[in-house]
Amino acid sequence: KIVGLWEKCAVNENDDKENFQRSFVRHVTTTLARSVYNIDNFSAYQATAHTVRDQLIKRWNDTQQSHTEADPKRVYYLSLEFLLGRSLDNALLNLGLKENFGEGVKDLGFRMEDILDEEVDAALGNGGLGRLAACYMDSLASLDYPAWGYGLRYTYGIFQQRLKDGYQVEFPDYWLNFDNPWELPRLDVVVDIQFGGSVNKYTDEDGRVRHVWEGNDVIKAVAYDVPIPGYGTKNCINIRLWSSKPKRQFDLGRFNEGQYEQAVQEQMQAENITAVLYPNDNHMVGKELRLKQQYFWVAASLHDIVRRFKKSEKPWSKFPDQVAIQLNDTHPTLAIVELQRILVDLEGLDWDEAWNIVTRTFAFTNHTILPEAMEKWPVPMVAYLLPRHMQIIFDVNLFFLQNVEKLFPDDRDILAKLSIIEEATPQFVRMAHLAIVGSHQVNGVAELHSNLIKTTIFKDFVKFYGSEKFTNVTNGITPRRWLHQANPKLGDLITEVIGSKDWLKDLSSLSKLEKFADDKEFKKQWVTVKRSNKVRLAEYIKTHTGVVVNPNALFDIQVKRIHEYKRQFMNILSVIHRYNSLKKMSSEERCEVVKRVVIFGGKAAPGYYIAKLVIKLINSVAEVVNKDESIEDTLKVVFIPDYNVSVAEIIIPASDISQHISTAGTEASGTSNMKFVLNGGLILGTVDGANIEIHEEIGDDNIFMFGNLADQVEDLRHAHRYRNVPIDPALQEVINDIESGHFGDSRIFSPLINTLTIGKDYYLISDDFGSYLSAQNLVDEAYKNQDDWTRKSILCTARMGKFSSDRAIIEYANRIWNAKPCSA
Ligand code: 26Q
Repeated sequence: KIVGLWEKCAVNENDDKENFQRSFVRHVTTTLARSVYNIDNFSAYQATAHTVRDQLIKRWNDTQQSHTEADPKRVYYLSLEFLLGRSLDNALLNLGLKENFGEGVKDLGFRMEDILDEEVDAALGNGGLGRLAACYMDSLASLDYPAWGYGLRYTYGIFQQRLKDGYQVEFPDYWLNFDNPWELPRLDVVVDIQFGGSVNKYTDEDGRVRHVWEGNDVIKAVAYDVPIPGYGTKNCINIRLWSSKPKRQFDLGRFNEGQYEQAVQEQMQAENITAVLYPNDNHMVGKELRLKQQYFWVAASLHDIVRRFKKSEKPWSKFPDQVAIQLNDTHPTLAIVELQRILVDLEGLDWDEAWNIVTRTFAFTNHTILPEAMEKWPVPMVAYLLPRHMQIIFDVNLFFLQNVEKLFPDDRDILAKLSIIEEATPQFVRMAHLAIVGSHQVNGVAELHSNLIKTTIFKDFVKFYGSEKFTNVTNGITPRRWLHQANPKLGDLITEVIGSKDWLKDLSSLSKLEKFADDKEFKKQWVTVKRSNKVRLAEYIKTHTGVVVNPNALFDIQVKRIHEYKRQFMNILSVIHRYNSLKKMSSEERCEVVKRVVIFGGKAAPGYYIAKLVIKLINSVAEVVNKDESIEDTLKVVFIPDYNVSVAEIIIPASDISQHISTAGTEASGTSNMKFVLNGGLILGTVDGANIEIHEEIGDDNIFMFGNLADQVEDLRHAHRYRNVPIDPALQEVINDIESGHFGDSRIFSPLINTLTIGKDYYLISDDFGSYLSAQNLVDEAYKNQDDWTRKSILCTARMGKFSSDRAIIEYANRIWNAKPCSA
């Protein structure tokens, strides 16, 4: 009887227009405590978001309950970054509510676009790695995998970027300023996390030596759950983010003695742990607080995972059949050590039995081969913060190296190369080595990158383990956010012409577009959509930079983190070259050239001096070029401030060409390249990362590739170091131009210019400059034939099926996790 009543009360669907409006008004008056006659767009956003949140919670509950009953093998994705961006539009589309709710708010006097625009991004990530985690959660949910994400709930996300005098300045991203409707605080899910202290040994009743770690500092981890709805399914999975809280609010003893500041100090230190996201992309910083973040997160997550496993009362030997844990780069590597500690110290398993369980549970994804990004931590720091973990790492290393020695009896060299410990002063723990030794599979993120890790940074591991331990899973992106949501007009056009929305669940059905690549009427519609996306971006640029750009010009875009290896410097140098050529032309000649708007965007790590100078140079060039009337509007240069996920959603659909021009072998994959091509933009790129596989899919005619290949890079660098390689003449002219003061005080830029000379041009800008300029000319020529360009654009989209994150997730599930879908 009670259950019946319960179910009757539970029926409260908000998915038609009237129900939505009732819920909207109820949230305005009760949740927000506002008068219906006095609400602004932000309140309308909150009321809409709370209505959607109600639906998400129901789905979330049903999903969790069905998983508890079926108890399938769970997949856990451990990532220090989840770059989710905005949630409202995504949830409306995935839940299929957008139309009804759109009409619902319209009746009430609002425009859905305005409401959506009120949301602040959840920017808990730096760039590629964090956004990949977000796309993977969307696919895991949409494909009904019983998966969880685990991360940290940073109080401050990636900093906000503003420009002052052309320089980047950083502002804190206090994104929780208003309430966050997309999280469910689980104040009852709390884990105590310890740090420091010492390890005591004792002998148990079976005569075995046991270890007890007594920390001297305890901090609470509190769970906040972020529901992730799938598309076209009732399934809704969870990202659990941990927030640090003090074990006790303040020291009463101190308080009573009148030492008020000291009394709250402990609390402040505890809250520091999850206060900020480290803003370094592809660069290791060895700060103690970062290591504390990593352990805090990993310990809380494993506690949760183990607790869930124990509920099913299966023997420990079944753990790897019930649990797959994916390590998103080396950041969560301590999870390996923590699980070994739980099994041996707390659960009393034998070392070997425990280690067998551990290695069958974990798999590790590598995202970079850049030496400066490789994580290593000083042994004294690890030993001080995590004394028992340091002992376990030494033991893991000892047993591992004993096995290496058995296979290579007289080879001391290989022991030093494979060791988890780098024998320097002080010693360091090499996290990638620990991650490889503690995992059953290691993967790279694109074919080239996965081959490179086998032949460069991890080649000695291949000698020991064989190459089967190393595999490739090429990255993917979710078509739900990156086409359906970001480019609704193109999405609708595609749905209309292929006659179904299947592409949203099976991206390979975009191939049905191929046969329309020569259809006149369809091409006209395709061009209209692109043009309206360019107009939208032009308006955004006008509002946020004041620069007026012509939507008929070729939009040439490079948006990504600013990094020397990504070579935004090379791009702006080529812009100067173009500017100089335009100035030399007669006005008749200038009439013939393809007009270009060169658009940049991206954040530099706050401590990355050279990257920040690149931003300054771009803005200095923009200032000169944009006000030079002698070139009319044949060239404009724009730096869009504060590039983030929601800005990407406006920029990406508007590109004609996007640039992915890293030195060959340095960009592990890249994922924005996929987003641009999916939206019918062509690529100007190097033979690097996923560009290579995109090229394979879309064909020679639809991409502009240039530059030296990865296997030439070492020889070229060697030549710069030990021979006098002359600088490319066109490049030299550009350098001279900067040094003449044409773009402001040239002394500002000398550290940047020096990277090409004193710095031996480590990223090979001079070596690639000639072929880069030629490729740029080919782009201009191709753009002159608008009809053929449109054909290329359509074929690009049509051939992108492979790059759906659904494909990537299915590969992980089948080849690495051995996990099956489980629908609610
Ligand atoms: C490490 C230690 C201490 C502090 C920070 C870090 C840190 C943080 C972020 C190291 C690396 C990152 C981010 C790396 C990243 O985003 N890599 C990118 O991953 C994408 C997804 O696989 C690839 O497409 C890109 O090629 C790769 O650069």
